[in-house]
Amino acid sequence: MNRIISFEQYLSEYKKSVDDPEQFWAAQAEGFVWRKKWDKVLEWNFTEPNVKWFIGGKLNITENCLDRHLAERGDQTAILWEPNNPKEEGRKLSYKELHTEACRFANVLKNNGAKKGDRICIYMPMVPELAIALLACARIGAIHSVVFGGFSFQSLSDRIHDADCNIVITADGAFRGAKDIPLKSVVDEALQTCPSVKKVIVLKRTNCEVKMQNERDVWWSDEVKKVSAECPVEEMDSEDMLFILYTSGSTGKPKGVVHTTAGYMVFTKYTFENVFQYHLTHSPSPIGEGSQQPEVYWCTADIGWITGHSYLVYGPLLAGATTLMFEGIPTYPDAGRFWQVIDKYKVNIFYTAPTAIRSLMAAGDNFVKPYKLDSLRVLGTVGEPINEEAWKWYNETIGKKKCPIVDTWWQTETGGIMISPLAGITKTKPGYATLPLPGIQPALLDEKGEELFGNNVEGKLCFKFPWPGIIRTTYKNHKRCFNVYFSQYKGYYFSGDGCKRDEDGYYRITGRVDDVIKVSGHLLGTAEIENAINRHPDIVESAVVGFPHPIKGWGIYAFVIDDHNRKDTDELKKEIIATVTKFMGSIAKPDKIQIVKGLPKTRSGKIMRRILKKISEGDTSNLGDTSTLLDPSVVEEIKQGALS
Ligand code: 7RM
Repeated sequence: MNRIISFEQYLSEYKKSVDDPEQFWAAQAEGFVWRKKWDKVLEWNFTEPNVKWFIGGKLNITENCLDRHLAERGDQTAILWEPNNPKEEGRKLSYKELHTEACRFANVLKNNGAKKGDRICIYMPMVPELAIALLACARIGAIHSVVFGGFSFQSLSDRIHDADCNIVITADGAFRGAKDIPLKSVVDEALQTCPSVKKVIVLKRTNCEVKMQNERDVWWSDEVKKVSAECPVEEMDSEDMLFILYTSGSTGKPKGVVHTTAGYMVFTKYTFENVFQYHLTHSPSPIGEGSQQPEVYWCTADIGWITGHSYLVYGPLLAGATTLMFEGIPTYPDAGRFWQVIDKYKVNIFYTAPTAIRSLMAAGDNFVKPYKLDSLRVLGTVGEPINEEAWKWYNETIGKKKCPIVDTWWQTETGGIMISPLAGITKTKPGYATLPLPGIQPALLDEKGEELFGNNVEGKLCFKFPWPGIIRTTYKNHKRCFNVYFSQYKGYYFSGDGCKRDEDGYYRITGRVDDVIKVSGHLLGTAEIENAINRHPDIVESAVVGFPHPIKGWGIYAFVIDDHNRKDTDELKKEIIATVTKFMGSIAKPDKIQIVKGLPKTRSGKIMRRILKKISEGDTSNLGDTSTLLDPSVVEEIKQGALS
């Protein structure tokens, strides 16, 4: 392990990584199992783009997540699992057991026709079998595409279509708080338009009633009985695809972000160990001097998002860590659940989202008081900017001022953490992601695309040199990858975020500068939500913008045009919410709906969201230049409607 242990060492590693990136990353790539070492560390340009890491290397990531640990830590817990219902018993899987289950399920996949290079869609609750499914795919060289269980059938079917999946792995249902979500019936509805899918493997979780389609649908529990637990790894090329993960963009169609094997592996392990300062043994130990127990690490993200891929499954397993997986939600059965689970498992490192912190803070300290929280050593946040008040509450009420907070900035496209403190090493400032990790070269660009040098500057956050976890392409559409990330600023990767570099050279993210919004930490495209709203038969057109929301970070404000002039507006609004829930999922439900007669459009027909955004924020005094609008009078009408 090459863990940085002091700020001086961070500075010197950073310098080395910029002076000679290839040598730096080659050093981080030692210590993994390579079936064949790489011939060349890096080949790249940002003009196509074309980025390749560890060229010519042969490996399998699961050999590095599982097999590599068996001799030394086979009996150590790999996955701890806490169910939704606190009365149900938790589960534990040692590295040996996880290896066995992943191998067995890999054989199930093969038995059901899966081959290297196939795309397999995973739509599951947060149970250990979800992690097993990812690892089983990777073991046989199939490309997993996980779709978050909160998405509904249209979003699911779009993603299955785009990746041309031949297998779907799902469960009968999912427990989330007081709700049971019927996953299998959502899959059934999605598959009506997905002829590529030949097999559906169904795990029993909620025991709800499901319809099994002959030939196509099989039970997980039946299939595992038919196969052995021996499954040699498929030898993969460094640049073979590991997974696709869909992320929302400015158009209605989500992008299939592609990550490949070796670079992603090296990057997630390096960033996991360094940012969280994960220790395989406690020393000094919060649970007794010299304990040989590895630290317990808990990332609350769902595996359906990149945070779950990189820092619940791959990063921790590559590091040989004990990773806790939680099926439920922060507020069930009450707003003390996270704190109860931390005490129950003596969690040392806790990684969650600002939106969760804000909602638990709002619930009140009485939910925290019953718990000791004395096992905690490091706290982390991810997904959105954290406001100072929430940061302080996290620091004082949860961390008791003893736990460094790592505010980690990164994206689905970056594969892993890019800008973040190293726990206990980098001096933190509330609201700041602080400094780039070694190997990461940020650049702030102004409107004209000129790089802003020095401190006390603000611009668009870009990167000028590749890192091993960088997006390789958007699935089956390389042009889109170029257009979205590499065309705006020639020679740079553009993140879509605004950012400040303060007088100390510290980075502070100011938020998105495009048409996607982070709602409760989930990235949603406004166009995708509009498409769902427009499925309502009475709605001819809609425009969605984000407005600041005290808990969610951003809320969804929808301006809709009702073709039928319905008088029962409350009923109509309810129906719109139901439509969005049905087609896209409840994560995309509008918080506010305003029925309007027209939308502010330019003469070329483009909706001027800038104006709608101001109105949604309640700031109608200065809407800027509206003279280029096709019909400036609609603005007055919308303003009046927003106030009423
Ligand atoms: C990991 C993840 C990416 C977007 C990104 C930002 C925002 C993420 C932070 C943050 C401020 C942070 N991937 N973001 N982390 N903003 N501070 N620490 O969330 O692809 O879903 O979203 O999230 O806008 O571009 S993501």
